[in-house]
Amino acid sequence: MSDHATPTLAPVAAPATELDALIVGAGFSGLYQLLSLRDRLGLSVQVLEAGDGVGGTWYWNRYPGARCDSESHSYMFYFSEELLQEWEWSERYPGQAEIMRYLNHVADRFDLRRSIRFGTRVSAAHYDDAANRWRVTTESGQVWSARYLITAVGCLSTANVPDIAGLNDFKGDWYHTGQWPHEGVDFTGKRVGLVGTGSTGIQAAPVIAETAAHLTVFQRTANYSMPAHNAPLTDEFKRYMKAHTAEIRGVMHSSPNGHSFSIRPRLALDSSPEERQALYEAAWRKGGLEFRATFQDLLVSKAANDTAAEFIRAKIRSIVKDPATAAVLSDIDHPFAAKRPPIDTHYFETYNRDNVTLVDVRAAPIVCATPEGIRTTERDYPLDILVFATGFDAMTGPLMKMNIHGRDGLALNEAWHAGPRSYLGLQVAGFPNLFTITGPGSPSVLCNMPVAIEQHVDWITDCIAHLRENGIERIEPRPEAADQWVDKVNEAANATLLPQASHSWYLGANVPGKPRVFMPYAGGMPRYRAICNEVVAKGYEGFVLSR
Ligand code: NA7
Repeated sequence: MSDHATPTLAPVAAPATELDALIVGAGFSGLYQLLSLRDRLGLSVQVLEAGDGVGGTWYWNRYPGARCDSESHSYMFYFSEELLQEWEWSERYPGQAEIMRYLNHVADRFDLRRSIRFGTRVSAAHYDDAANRWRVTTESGQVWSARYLITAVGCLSTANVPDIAGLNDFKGDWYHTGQWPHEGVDFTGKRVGLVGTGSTGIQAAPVIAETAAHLTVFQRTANYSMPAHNAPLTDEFKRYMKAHTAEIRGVMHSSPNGHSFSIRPRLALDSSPEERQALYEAAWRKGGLEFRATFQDLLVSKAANDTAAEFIRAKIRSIVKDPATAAVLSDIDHPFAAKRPPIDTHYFETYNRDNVTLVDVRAAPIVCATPEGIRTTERDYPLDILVFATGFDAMTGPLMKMNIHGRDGLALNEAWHAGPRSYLGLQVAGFPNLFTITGPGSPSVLCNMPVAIEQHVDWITDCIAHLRENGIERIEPRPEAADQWVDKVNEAANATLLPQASHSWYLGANVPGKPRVFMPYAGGMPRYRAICNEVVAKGYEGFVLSR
């Protein structure tokens, strides 16, 4: 009988490989966690990775135009000065292929591959209270036993494919951007349908339009986007970056979102309309997420936010030549940056091409797929290829899929049936010695990811070192500490405009049936870091440490 069928029973004993720590995932977080536990603490560690290579999110997201929206000099590990000095990015924003080269370089440089088993997907993890060990099984039937189980599964790794009736009958090919074929997809001469206008759809549309015979974009929710102004890095900038690593790290660690620029200490409505316009224009010309840092109150004051929102809507109307298309693109129903704001390369300009059509599926929803294409309530759209840029079952999805059972067989899915409940986004009550890197309840997706990951990995590593030095066998949160933290996560979100994007994936609202709970901690990375440090200084306050 499979573990899926008997979720509350520990699996029948099978010979297991014994380890100190088992890490699931070989992206940024899994690689650094492996290095930290194996080479700094000297533990026996194994990484299990479903993909056939390192890279995590970037291993799977190979869709056309895939590129990071953090600037390259901030989207890298800062734990090793040597690594910082020897690596050189080529562009302002790193593309998917270059990030893969970087992570492969990291894996080789630190000899990490020998501790990673690729093509290995975890199918279940059970905590054995008597032995105080995690018993982890894989889809191919391997069994591992470890004192510590650390999930490094990323926040955006479970593809959300919409349940569209008739999709199986569609005669063309369809793809989800997060499971993109390694050999790529040739759009030449094809009629392509693209569903979704989040960061991914906005990156993919201009690239697909270049070769497709026709691209039809199905937009449900209009979105803000700022120009990335991606470009090759100058030699001067590369030299600057290498000479100022400590300074750049300092800025990233002091910024709420972990980026390499600071939020300007001024209020939007303190400037005159002319000054504001000039500041937004300058930020638009500079490009990137820094636009959001033009004023400090854009995410907390609706009146301030409206000024940025209206500036971007006006930009959309000025770029897109067809007024009807511009109206649909700029009819945005949520505050600016309440959903993760995309940055783009000629996204709005793409609608000026003769071979691109925008379809408003809020006004005329998709009814079904047919053998020939997509049918909305208004008409049929014949297509050869359908691309779903429809996002992810974010943050909780990858954890829930792993079939994790804590003390007394408690399933994580049950413990989180009303939404994730975690202490600091690091640990879950009832799941001793399980650590969740960038788990729900931590800043994670609201932060430049490598910054959030390094902080979590360092905290977990120091914690495990502390346990071992002091002969402590188990750590897990007190339920009341987790409850209080969930309240803090809600308070932090409610102090911002973030919850006002009622359909955002931050709230789980993009997945039918998923509880609507604001998942990431919105209080900012510096405050979060201070809280985590204080918890340690107070003897791991809120945790139960037992021998
Ligand atoms: P997102 O941001 O979740 O965007 C998904 C898009 O797909 C969004 O426009 C959705 O519209 C749309 N969508 C989802 N389901 C449907 C259905 N059934 N019909 C029509 N449209 C649909 O995912 P991304 O991959 O773009 O970005 C994820 C993160 O990756 C991003 O935030 C960065 O952090 C990097 P909706 O808004 O739900 O109406």
